[in-house]
Amino acid sequence: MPPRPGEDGTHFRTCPLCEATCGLAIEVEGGRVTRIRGDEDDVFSRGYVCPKGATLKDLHEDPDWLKAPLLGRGASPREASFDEAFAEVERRLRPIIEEHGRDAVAVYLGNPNVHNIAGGIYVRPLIKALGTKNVFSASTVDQMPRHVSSGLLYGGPGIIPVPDIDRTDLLVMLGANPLESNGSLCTAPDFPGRLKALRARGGRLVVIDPKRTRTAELADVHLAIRPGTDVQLLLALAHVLVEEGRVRLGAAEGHVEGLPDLERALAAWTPERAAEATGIAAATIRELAGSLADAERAVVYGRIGTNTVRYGALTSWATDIVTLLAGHLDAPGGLMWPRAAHARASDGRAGGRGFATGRWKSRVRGAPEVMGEFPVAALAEEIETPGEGQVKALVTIAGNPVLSTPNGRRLEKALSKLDLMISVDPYRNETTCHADVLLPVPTPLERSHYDLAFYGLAVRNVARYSPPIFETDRPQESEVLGRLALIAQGQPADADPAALDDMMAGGAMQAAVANEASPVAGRDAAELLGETAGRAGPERVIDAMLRGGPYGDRLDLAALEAAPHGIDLGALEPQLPGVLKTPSGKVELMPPPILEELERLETEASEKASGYVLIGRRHLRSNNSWMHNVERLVRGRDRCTLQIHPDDAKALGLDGEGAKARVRSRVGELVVAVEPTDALMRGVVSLPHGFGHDAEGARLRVASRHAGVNSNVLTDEEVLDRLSGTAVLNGIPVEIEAASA
Ligand SMILES: Nc1nc2c(c(=O)[nH]1)N[C@H]1C(S)=C(S)[C@@H](COP(=O)(O)OP(=O)(O)OC[C@H]3O[C@@H](n4cnc5c(=O)[nH]c(N)nc54)[C@H](O)[C@@H]3O)O[C@H]1N2
Ligand SMILES: Nc1nc2c(c(=O)[nH]1)N[C@H]1C(S)=C(S)[C@@H](COP(=O)(O)OP(=O)(O)OC[C@H]3O[C@@H](n4cnc5c(=O)[nH]c(N)nc54)[C@H](O)[C@@H]3O)O[C@H]1N2
Ligand code: SF4
Ligand SMILES: [Mo]
Repeated sequence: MPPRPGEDGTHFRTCPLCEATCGLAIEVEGGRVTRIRGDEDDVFSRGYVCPKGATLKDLHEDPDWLKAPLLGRGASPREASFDEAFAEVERRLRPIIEEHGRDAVAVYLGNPNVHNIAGGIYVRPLIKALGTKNVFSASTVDQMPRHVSSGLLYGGPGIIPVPDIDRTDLLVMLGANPLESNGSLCTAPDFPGRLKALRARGGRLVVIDPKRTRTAELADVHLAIRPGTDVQLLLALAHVLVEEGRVRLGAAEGHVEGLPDLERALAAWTPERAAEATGIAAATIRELAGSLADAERAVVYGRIGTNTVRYGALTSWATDIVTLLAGHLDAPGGLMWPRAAHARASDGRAGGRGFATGRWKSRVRGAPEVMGEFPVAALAEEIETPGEGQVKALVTIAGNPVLSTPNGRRLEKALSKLDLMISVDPYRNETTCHADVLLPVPTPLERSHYDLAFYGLAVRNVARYSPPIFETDRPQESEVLGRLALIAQGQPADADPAALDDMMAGGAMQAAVANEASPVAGRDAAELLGETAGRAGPERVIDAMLRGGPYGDRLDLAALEAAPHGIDLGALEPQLPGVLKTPSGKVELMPPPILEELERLETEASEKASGYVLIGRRHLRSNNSWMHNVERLVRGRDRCTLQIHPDDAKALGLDGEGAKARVRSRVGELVVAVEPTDALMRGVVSLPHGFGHDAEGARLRVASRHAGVNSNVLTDEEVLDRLSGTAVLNGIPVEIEAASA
């Protein structure tokens, strides 16, 4: 058995930093981490680790990782106890709700919420307790288009299929760079190794990206594409399948609706037309469509570069449509649905309520709600614009929207006008320096871990649980969120959050016994809860979910505790039709919002962009905005540079040593060092996001020495993917000139 929390020895745990969920072996001696390596016995990652995984020690020991709450904004906040901090929240939040109503309190949820248990379980009750419509998150600068397309096609925003990369013969990848990102909406530790294995078994990898990325270099074929035009490429691929009579539905046969309408809608989208928009030759498009149809096992996968664009949801829909028409939906090596151990066990019956957006609208620009959220691009205006329902207070949890959302400058100004800002975050950064109350959380080694988000997106069905490695006397994040929820409900600041735990665990168990397909169907919830006795907090909730889940007859939390390297639950299995929750019980190929969007594209597709466009990029040693305070990751050459094709650099007079460019968009401008590289196609420039660590009130000793510039000073809060409310972060029109010294 591995050591208990706080003991010396080798601890095993899942890395919480990115979606790859690698297993780590962490050696502790004398109460300190001495070594972190990949866990070779991990059932999923088999020893793989990236440079970030080893820095959990650095995060744990980072003197800037806050240990106590901070009260007050700007450069000199005051340290306080947690009790004091919660009392301050109570004192200041209540009057705002009383005077201005519940919508006056907005919430912003950042990315790490999907990487920790607290975010997965306790955020929802907190939002419910606040009772506000003003909910914003990083989803609308990220994957919301994928939720919308899944909602429309399959009936639920969470019914997201993943590419079965371990068994495919042909992987067509658009707008993703897993050699840097380690993969997203496709949890696959050692993504690079899996791509190499694909090629080693005779399979092919095609990468479609405006940049010849490291992933593209690994591919059989790299096709450079003009930013924002993937939708036309995908429509043309689907068009060819129809035109050449190569549509076959395979496993989806009998489970689709609207095929004639789809075929009709595709008629106009010829490869010749796509060639003009994308820059990829029509013959190449026809050939690619043929390969997808010929391959026994093939799949199309698109990510950030196809989501954070003008037609993000339509592009995401088209990605699945191509795979489906070529016969690869719900088939091994194609697009398949994972079955997470904690998910609701399925009774195999298709059909449900389906998915709708726009049940309510944002106050200022009238943006439709999507999954209960408004576009984060609309947050600043909700704070700035006076009137009934104006946002007066903001709670941020695990987010840094000043650096990660469009027109960060405007948002920054808006934050400084709030009556109250509360942040749950370990760092005082560009966003949280505006907080009146900053509530820190334990380090990644002081908490337990189970991937509530990513086992539902993984290329194999697996489950792993990690207990904390070190004990802490500071409250867990679940407790912090629980106490905030109780205050929002109107309970006193010192109310015991255990009541909320009971409610959550009870709710999970009730749901399990009420589900006919669950192994605990019909049993007594209270009695079952009794069996989890001894567990508290989120552990009890997870145990309840596991017992009611699809493997609940053989898998509970105790089983996971006894398996520190995880439990492999097998390859992905076909799930049609039970997975479908559309009203028809079919894959609804041509839902009205998609049809409308196609018509809109028809009128806009001929608009020709001229001038330069900006795209983003990621680096293996970076993680959005928040790991730049780790010395080991940021040392070396400057990574926050404007990449540009050497011929473009020359044409702009930016080819000299140490040249700097002034980059201007509709909303802002910045000056940045230039890095010529022929990896980029001409007319396209690239800047990473998550930099710009120069805020006065921040406490980021390392990051501030590698400040860089905030690329979201340039992204436009007015330009969104209409269906999902997602910001356009790739394909921003910019003007570039040499910056005089
Ligand atoms: N231009 C451009 N902008 C982008 C993108 C892009 O490609 N281009 N990508 C977008 C994407 S995909 C995303 S996901 C967003 C990310 O947007 P955000 O989530 O707003 O930003 P992060 O940089 O991930 O900030 C995470 C915050 O959580 C804190 N944190 C870390 N761990 C924990 C924890 O366990 N608990 C709590 N409470 N806090 C924690 C960190 O200190 C940091 O403040 O950025 C988006 N912005
Ligand atoms: N090291 C590291 N890993 C990370 C993160 C990180 O910041 N650093 N962030 C994590 C998060 S939150 C996420 S969401 C994932 C994202 O994971 P990925 O989706 O793999 O994200 P990127 O690496 O940004 O790759 C996006 C690619 O899209 C390309 N692109 C831009 N515009 C277009 C376009 O219009 N069409 C096409 N076809 N391509 C385009 C870019 O050149 C880039 O290569 O990564 C996660 N993992
Ligand atoms: S790939 Fe992701 S999960 Fe794996 S070690 Fe690196 S940061 Fe952690
Ligand atoms: Mo993301």
